[in-house]
Amino acid sequence: MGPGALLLLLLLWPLLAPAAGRPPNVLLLLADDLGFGDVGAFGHPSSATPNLDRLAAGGLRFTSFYSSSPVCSPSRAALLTGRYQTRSGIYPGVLYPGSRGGLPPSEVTVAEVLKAQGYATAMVGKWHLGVGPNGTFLPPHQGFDHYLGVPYSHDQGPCQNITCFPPDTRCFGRCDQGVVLTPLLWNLSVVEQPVSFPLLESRYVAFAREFIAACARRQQPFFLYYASHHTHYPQFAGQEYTRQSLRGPFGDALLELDGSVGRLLGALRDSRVLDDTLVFFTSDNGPETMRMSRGGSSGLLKCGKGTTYEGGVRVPAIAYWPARIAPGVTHELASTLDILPTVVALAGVPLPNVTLDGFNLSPVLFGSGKSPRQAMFYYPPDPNPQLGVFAVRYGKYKAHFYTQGSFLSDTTPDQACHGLTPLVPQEPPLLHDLDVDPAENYNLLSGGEVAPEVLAALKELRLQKATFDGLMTFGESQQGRGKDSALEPCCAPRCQSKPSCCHCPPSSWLRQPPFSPPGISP
Ligand code: CSN
Ligand code: MG
Repeated sequence: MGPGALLLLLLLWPLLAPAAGRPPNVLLLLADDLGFGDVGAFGHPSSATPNLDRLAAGGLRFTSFYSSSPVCSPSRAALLTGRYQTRSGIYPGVLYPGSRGGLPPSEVTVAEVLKAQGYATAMVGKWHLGVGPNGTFLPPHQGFDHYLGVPYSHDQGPCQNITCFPPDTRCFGRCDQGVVLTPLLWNLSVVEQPVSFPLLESRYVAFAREFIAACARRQQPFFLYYASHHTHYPQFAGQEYTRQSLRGPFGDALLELDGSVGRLLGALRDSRVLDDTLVFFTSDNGPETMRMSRGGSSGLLKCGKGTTYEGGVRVPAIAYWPARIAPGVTHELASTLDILPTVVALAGVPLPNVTLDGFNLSPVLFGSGKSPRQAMFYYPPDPNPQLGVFAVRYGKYKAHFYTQGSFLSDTTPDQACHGLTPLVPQEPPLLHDLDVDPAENYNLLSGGEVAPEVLAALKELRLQKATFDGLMTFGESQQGRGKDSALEPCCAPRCQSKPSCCHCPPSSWLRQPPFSPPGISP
């Protein structure tokens, strides 16, 4: 190689070898039950999301981004492993406080891959991939150096007695009874039970900011998975955010989540690592419309949580990395399943030696080409090998082979979404062109002449389903292992009268800001 070529190579090096320099930090932000239509930048007329809107304006906004499941635990399993929940056994439905099962330790998470490469790793917030005996399924056993959070949904405990701000108001609606009060965990230990909802998000932010600052000081690359409870039912918010939005308690919860995004971005800026950090924001599944106006919105999409209509799984997503990602909007197909392969590639690490369902989205992020993802497969909350996937999207076409409503998608005017709407095999499938009909209103096969292009698409979608279902291997259902109340997290180790004696004040370091536990910034 001559000196000219060498110089050219040196000049082009940052473009040619994205992973060759410093491996980037990754801040993965996950909202809970936030619908496609809930964010200002995605068209909501009365949400206040200034920080997310800034992220969208300065980053890449996805319009066809999918979670792997219309409910939480399966979706999160897929996000962290790059594999459909059927493989890891996180089905049917979601895990309980006392579930015997959880994300199997044999599954390789993105945190584990990055940790092995020298990353510092932390998780904050809702885990929902199991607790298990002695916390065997908790984040510290899945590649996270640090964990602060509630290990499942905050309605999976008697939350109606936990007051919001101001202290005389109650959180809306009912929660699960007969289980332990909602615990806050630090690594494997309960540090407060019940958790203080009004303080929760600000504690998360403080913990996350401390982690970011500590990693920056050490010049260690980091992976931070920030999984807020917002905007899951029942909504809550800290003092600063309560009654500050136009959109009621849901809007306040969303505003607090948005404020957290702003404060985390601020921490990246203050620590001077913004240029070295990929920020990715998305949601675990569609909105829980059974909560009426407290449940979120899928915007123009059909139905919401629990269904395999677009509203169940198409979620808001933004990739933000001003140094590397040009601002814009992409209609390319992408999924939470693609996070692991993408991040692992950016870090310059080989993929784990397991069957993956995700793709490296680098061409989409960096504007160098099309998405490697051509298809999306839609499983219901309770997948089974006999029926296989309920729907398939291939390019702009989507076929529903089975449809079913969900109680989680009750209360909107569309009956097809509701829980009493039974499972219906669709033969021929319902076929939609999602580019011209994202709301899935118009079946291309419902009478009249069918264009040859549409028939070809149908044939392809049938082939995609048969191939995908044929190759899928279902792992042992973790839900099938049942539950045991003795496994519910409890702050009192010798508690005899569970759940009532699982009631403890916050640990000393939680009593005042900055809520920073010993050990996070060594
Ligand atoms: S989820 O919400 O965990 O965010 O999916 O909190 O499907 O029966 C879903 N469910 C409790 C929930 C129960 C939840 C269910
Ligand atoms: Mg959820």
